[in-house]
Amino acid sequence: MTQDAPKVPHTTNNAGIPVESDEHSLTIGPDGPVLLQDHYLIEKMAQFNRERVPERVVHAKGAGAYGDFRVTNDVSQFTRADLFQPGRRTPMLARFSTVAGEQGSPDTWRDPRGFALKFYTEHGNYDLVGNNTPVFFVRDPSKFQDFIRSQKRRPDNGLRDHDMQWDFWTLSPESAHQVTLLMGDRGIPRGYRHMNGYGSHTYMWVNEGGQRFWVKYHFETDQGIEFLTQADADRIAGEDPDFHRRDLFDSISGGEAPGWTLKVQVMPFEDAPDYRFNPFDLTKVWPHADYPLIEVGRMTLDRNPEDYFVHIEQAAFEPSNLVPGIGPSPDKMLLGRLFSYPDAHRYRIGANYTQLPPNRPRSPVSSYAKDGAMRYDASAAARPYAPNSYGGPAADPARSGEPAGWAAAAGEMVREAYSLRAEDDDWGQPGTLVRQVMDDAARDRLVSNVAGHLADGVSAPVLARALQYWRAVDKGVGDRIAARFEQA
Ligand code: HDE
Repeated sequence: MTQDAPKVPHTTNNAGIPVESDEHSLTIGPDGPVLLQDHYLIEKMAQFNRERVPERVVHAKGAGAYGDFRVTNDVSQFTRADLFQPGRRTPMLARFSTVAGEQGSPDTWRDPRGFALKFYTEHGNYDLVGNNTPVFFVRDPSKFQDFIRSQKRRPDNGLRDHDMQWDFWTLSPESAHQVTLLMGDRGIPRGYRHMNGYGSHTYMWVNEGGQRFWVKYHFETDQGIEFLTQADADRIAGEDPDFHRRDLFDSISGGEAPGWTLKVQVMPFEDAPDYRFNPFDLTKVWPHADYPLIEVGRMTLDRNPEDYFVHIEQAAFEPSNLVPGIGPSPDKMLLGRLFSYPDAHRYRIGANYTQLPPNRPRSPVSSYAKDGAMRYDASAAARPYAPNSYGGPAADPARSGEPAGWAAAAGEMVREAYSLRAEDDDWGQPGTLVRQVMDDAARDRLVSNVAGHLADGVSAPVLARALQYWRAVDKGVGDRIAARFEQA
């Protein structure tokens, strides 16, 4: 090594033992056979073969950063949750993602974006795992797996298939609201900094007095909503598949910490039974005229992860992380998710995933969990069972804040759709979105996006159903899409 070479640490193996060479295997003479006793060579090859954990089965491609959440308005009348108390500042982690693409897929594919948040509160981790759209494609968890499979790759040729996508969507009319958002400008944000985030589901808030409220979360981007046209998105997908990941990382490195303002809609607990449509139906939004937005606070992301795999690939978000003052709602999709996420983490990362840096609570953990692969936090109680007379942890209902539920529906066990209310239909809200929220230019882009997508591989019978589907959303838009095919 020349004299003025910079001083660098010496290479060791994984056991911290200094190694002889970074480049040469151990052989008999320079030209002889490689020796089995070269355990450092074996370590390097074996470690390399085991670098991957299974990618997320959905939301595989993403990016994330650390930051904090600061309360800017007193909402303690609605919730006792520690992170929403006046003056509170709570560290947090966010991960944004696409849904259907694999880890190497382009950031700028048309897709909803995941908007997953983990708040390290004084009373444990609170996770809010939402999307950049306030609704979803289906309203029953039983259909989620099928929906995702229709958006991914066919078993026979391993290719994605627009025919499959539209076959599912046109046979599931409840998808119309989300599909209209997906095929519109929200389907390809210019970057993760330029999109809103939503809790999507209805959640429960509980105040100090035990009063319950229903809430919906809106994280409004302080950077302004910006989108990419299909043409720009296609170009960028080829030039820089990591366009969104790079933008988030570089903006934070460059000192431009992105922020979002959290607002909530609050519905009095008693309003739900008589509301004109099912307020727990994930394919619906609550009109702001009915329940206006109330500001809560501001989330800022100002710290990039030191190591992407450790902090983002192994990040484990779960809707079941509900802290005192926050609870679930009768939304069937949310109730299904409460099981699925921890199950996915135990499979993908391992039994002790909550001990890893991004998932580790900042508040004390005194659970009775012990052992299991890769456990290193010796937090197990000395007597690992309850009840015990040796000072082991004991549950304290006053602290747990597990909310009272809701009037349990009476009746027999059934497998049926939600009971219908006056305005429970699948076409009203997407029609309002098209006619009242979109302007002419946005409607033009919607027509082009849908016609372009349908023109790529969709079979005649599915295309016929899709044209009916769009006419049901809005006759004018449906006719304009159909005209693209009648002209052809
Ligand atoms: Fe997910 N979802 N999901 N999802 N989801 C996962 O958990 C699931 C749904 C969302 O950045 C998985 O760790 C079910 C709605 C995000 O790490 C999995 C149902 C919304 C992320 C899973 C839904 C989401 C996931 C895959 C229907 C928006 C990425 C890997 C009942 C409100 C989080 C994993 C991150 C990830 C299950 C529907 C958002 C398989 C069963 C609705 C942002 O557990």
